[in-house]
Amino acid sequence: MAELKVGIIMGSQSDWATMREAAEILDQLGVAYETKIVSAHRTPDRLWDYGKTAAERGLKVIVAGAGGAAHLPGMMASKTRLPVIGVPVQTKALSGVDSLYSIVQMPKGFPVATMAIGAAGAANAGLMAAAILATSDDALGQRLDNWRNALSASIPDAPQDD
Ligand code: RP5
Repeated sequence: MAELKVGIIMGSQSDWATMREAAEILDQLGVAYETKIVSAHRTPDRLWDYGKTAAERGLKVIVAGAGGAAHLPGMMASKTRLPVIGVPVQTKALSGVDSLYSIVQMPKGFPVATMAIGAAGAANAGLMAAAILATSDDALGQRLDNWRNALSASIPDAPQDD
């Protein structure tokens, strides 16, 4: 079995519809990951335990998605030195701008690499995690290059009528 590399965490079951985009990218690239619901507000002890043990368990990158008062990525970044990639989940009330602002404005010292709001951000979080891992994994780097080339090749030269 492949060595566990990425932790995909989210504040709620309701975030999974978004965060599965990150998981699907990692599946495509052959990167081993785990998924877990970890809420900054509802399960703070779980957050603390996860952050405290993440590096020693062999994780290299954490992808953290949350919506609304989205404190999970920032709190996780305060608890582990692993790179934390934040995904602002789109919300009904404020369209995810609340999530984005909650995640992106970290104080100096505890950065969160913040992605776009919603599904595109989650997919990009998977790609960003893979890119970080690829700096020390040539085979993964090749798979990532292939993935990027395939996407480029799929873009038509000119628009067509529907
Ligand atoms: C946040 O509150 C979660 O990350 C989720 O995006 C949002 C709503 O959670 P639920 O009420 O759907 O469980 O903590």
